Amino acid sequence: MSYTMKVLEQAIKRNPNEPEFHQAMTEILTTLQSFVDANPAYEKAGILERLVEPERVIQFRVPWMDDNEKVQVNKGYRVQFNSAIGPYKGGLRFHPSVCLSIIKFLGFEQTFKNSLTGLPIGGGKGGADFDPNGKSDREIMVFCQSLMTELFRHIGADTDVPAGDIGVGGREISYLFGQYKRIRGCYENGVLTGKGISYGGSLIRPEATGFGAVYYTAEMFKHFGDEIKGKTFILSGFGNVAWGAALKITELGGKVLTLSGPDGYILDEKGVNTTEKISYMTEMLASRRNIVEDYAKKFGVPFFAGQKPWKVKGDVVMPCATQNEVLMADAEAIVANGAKYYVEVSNMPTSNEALEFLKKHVKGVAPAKAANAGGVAVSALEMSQNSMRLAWTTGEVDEKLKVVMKNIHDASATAAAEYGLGYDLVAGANIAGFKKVAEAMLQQGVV
Ligand code: 2IT
Repeated sequence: MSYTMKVLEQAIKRNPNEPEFHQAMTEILTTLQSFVDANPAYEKAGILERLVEPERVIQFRVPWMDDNEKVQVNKGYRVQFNSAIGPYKGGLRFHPSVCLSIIKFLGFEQTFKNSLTGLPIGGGKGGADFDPNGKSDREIMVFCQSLMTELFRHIGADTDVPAGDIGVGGREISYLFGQYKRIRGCYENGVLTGKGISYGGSLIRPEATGFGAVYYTAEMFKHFGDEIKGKTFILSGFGNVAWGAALKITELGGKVLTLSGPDGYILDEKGVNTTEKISYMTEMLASRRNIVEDYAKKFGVPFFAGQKPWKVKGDVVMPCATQNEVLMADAEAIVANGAKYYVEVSNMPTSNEALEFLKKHVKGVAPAKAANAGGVAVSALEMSQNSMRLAWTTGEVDEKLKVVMKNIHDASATAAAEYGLGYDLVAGANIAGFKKVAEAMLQQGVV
C-alpha cells in the first residue's frame, strides 16, 4: 500500500465516528496520492501524518440564559488545524449539526483553501451546536458573549483569527468583538474578520464568497471559451453566499433560476435578477425563519416543498448551502439534465462518489476549496488593512479579489497539468494547496 493510503487508513482508524472528517481526508489524500508518493521527502518527514492531526482541539461549555430565564448549555469548538504558513484562520459555524467531525472536516479543508489563496493564513475552524433560528436578538448577544468568554484566551491577531460561517454573520461577529475587546481591555480589531465597516471591517467582505465563486467560474469558462452572459444557474441556499453569487451572476448577464432552504426550493423562471428580489434574500436571512417559501409567496413563483433544486434544467449548477447536499442520485439528475458546469460553493457539498461521477460526465467541475476561497481571501485582506490601520476602497478590494481568484484558478490548472492530470481543477487545487503547506513544514522541522 502506498504511503498516502497507509496514512489515510490509519487516520480513519484513529478518528472513529467522524464521517465528515473521513470524507474530506479521503477526497484530498486520494487526489494527492501520486504527487506525494513520488516525493519520498514527505514520508521521511511524516508530513501527511502531521497534516491530518490538528495542532490543537479546543472544546468547551457555553452556558447562557434564554428569554424564559432558563439556563441553556451548548458545545463550543475551535480546531486549530495548521499554522505552518500563518495564524489559524477560518470561520465559526452556529448550527445544531455542529460536532467535532464537522469542525475537523472544515478545518482540514480550510488549511488547503487558505494556502491556495496565496495569502499568509493557516487553517482553523470553530463554532457551536447552537441554533440561531428563532432566537431573539438578546439571546444571540448573550450566547456570543458567553462563547467569547472562553474563546478569547485561544485567539489573537497573530494566533488565530475567526470569522463567520453558517449562522454567523456581521451581527454575531460584532457581539463577539465587543466581548473580546471588553475582556482584553484593548482595541485589537485584527482578532476577527467580517467586522462592521465602522470598526475595521473590509468593504466587499459580505459579498466576497459569492463574488469570488463567480470570478472563479468566469476563469474556468475562459478555459472552455465560454462566458457567464446568457447562462442559467441552479443555486441552492439563500444565505450570504448565494446572495453574493446571485448579485454577481445577474450583473454579468447570467440568470439564477432557483434558491433553496431547509423547507424546499423556489423556481423563478424570470430569474432572481432584480434589486428587490436579491435584497429580499437578505431579509429572509435576517428574519431567522430559515425558510425560502417566503420568496415564492412574495414574488408569486412556484415552491417545491421538501425538495432540492437539482432536477431543474440549467447550464451551471452551484450548491451554495451546506455539506453533502449533492449525493449520487442528485449527480445523476444533474448529468441527465445536461448541465455543463458544476461549481461547488458551499464547503464539501458533494459526496466523494457523486464528485467522481460529475468529474467524468460534466464539462467543467470546480472544487469548493478553490471556488469559495474569495471569502477567506478578503478576510486576509481585512487583516492586512487592520494591521496597516487603513481602509481600501470597494474598487481596490474587488480588484484584489479578482486577482486572487484568477491566481487560484491558474495555480490549480498548472499543478494539474504539471502532474499529467489534464484540466482537473479538483486535484490541481489539492496539489497546489498542499505544496506550499508541506514546503513550510519541511523547512520548519519536526513541530
Ligand atoms: O469557509 C470559509 O472559508 C469561511 N467560512 C470564511 C473563513 C474566513 O476566515 O473568512
